[in-house]
Amino acid sequence: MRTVLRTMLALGWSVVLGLGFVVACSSEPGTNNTNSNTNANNSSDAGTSSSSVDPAIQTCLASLPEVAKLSVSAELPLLLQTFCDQKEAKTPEEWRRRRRPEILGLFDHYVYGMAPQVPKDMKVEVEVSPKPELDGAAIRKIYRIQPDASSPVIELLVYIPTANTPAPLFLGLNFFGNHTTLDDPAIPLETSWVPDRAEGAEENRATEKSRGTSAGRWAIAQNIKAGFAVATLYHGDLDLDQPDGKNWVHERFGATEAIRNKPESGGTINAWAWGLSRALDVLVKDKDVDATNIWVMGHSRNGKAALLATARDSRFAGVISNQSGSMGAAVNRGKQGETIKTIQPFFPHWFHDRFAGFVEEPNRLPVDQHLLLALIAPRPLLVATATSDDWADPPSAWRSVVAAQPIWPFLGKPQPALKDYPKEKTLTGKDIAFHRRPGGHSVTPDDWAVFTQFAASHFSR
Ligand code: GTR
Repeated sequence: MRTVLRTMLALGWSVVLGLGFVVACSSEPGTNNTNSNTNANNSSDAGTSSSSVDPAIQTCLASLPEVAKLSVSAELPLLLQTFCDQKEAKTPEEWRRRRRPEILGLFDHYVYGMAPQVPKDMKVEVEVSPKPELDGAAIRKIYRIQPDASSPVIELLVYIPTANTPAPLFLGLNFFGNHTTLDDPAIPLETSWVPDRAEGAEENRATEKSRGTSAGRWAIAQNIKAGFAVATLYHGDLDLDQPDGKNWVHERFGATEAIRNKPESGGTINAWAWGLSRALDVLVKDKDVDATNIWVMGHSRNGKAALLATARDSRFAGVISNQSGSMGAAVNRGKQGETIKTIQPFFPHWFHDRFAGFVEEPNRLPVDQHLLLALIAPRPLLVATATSDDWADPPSAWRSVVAAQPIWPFLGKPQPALKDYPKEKTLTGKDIAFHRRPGGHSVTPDDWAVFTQFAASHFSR
C-alpha cells in the first residue's frame, strides 16, 4: 500500500494493538546506520561492528577501480583471498574483518548499490484477527509500517500458528500483493500498480478476482500445520518492478546524504532487501514469533533479494533461495540461460547503474554469486532449484554452492564436502544445502515441505 496510512478497517478486526507505536530501529547488524561514504561501513557480520573492518580494506573500498580497469578472469574469484591486497583470510577473524566486508563492499559498489540507512523512528500499527483463522489454526496480523513520517506504508501480512507460539517464521516478498497469497476477504486488496501478468488484474490494478491467485505458492495452511508462521509483503510496496528511475527507499534512506536522490545509491533488489529487514524489525518484537528463528524465503527475483537481505542482516536465522538464478544463487561464470548480458538490459533498475559496465565483459566482475552465498555463513542456506528451469540453470546454482561451501567448516560448521551433482528430490548438504525437484519455475507445496524440513533440522543444532 503505497498511499498514505489508511483508516483502519474496523470491520472484521476487533483488536487493534499498539496503534501508532514507534519502533526505534537504531541498529541492524549487517547494515550501517550512520552516514558514511565508504562501502566497508555497510559490511558487518554478527557481532562485528563496521569499526572493526580492517582499515586497509576500508581505504581500498573507498576508491575502487572503474569497471574498464578491472582485470578479466573466467575463473571464479577465490573465496578467501582479498581483491584489495591478494591476502588470504587464514582465520575466521580475518574473514570477518577483511574478506567478508570486502566482498559485501564489492557487491555494493559494482552490483546492487549501498545498503539504505536504517530508519530511526518507524511508525507501526497492527491489526489482529478477532478470532483464530484457518479453522482455528492461526492468528492473522496485518502490520502497517511507515519507515518515516512521509514515506509510503508497507503492509506486512502474518499468519501465526495458534498451537506453536512463539513460532519460527518464514518471511518473503510476494510478486502481486498480499491478497494473492491467501483467499481471505479480510486481506486488503493491493491498491498500487501491479504487473499485467498478475492474475485477475485489470489495467495494472488488483481486483477481487486476484484474491488467493498465488495461494499455492505460499501454502500457508500447510506451513501453519507444520508449526511455522508465514509473513509476506508486496515487493511493490518498496519499489515497483519498473525501470522508472523512481525509488522512494533510496530517495529517503539513501546510503549517504551525499548520494541521496541519485540513481547510483542503489537498485530495486537492494530496496527489496532493505524492506525485508524493516519487516524483521517488527517481527522480532512480536511476542508470538520466535525472534531467533526468522527465516527468509524468496522465489526467483525475490530470491535474489532474499539472499542480499540475509547477507546484509545477520538477525535472519537462515535463508531459502528458490530458483533465484542469475544474480541470485547461480554463478555467472559458465552460466547457461539468463546471464549478465541478458539480465542487465532487461532489468536495469534491479541493479546499481555501474553494473551496466559488465554487460560487454561479465568476466570483469571481481565477485561472483558464490561469494554472495558465502556471506550467509555460518547460518543455514538452502539453494532450491527445479530441473527444467533452464533460464535459472540449476547446474550453475550447484557450482555456486560447491564453491561457497568451504566457508561453513571454516566458520565452525563442518559438513561433508559437496561434489557430485545431486539426484532429483534429494536434500544434499547440511548448513549449506541444495535441492532439485522435477519441473519448472514456481514454488509448490512440495517445495515448502522441503523448506520446513530444512529449517526444522536446524532448530536443535
Ligand atoms: C525472469 C527473470 C529472472 C527471474 C524471473 C522471476 O524474467 O529473467 O531473473 O527473476 O523472471 O522473477 O520469476
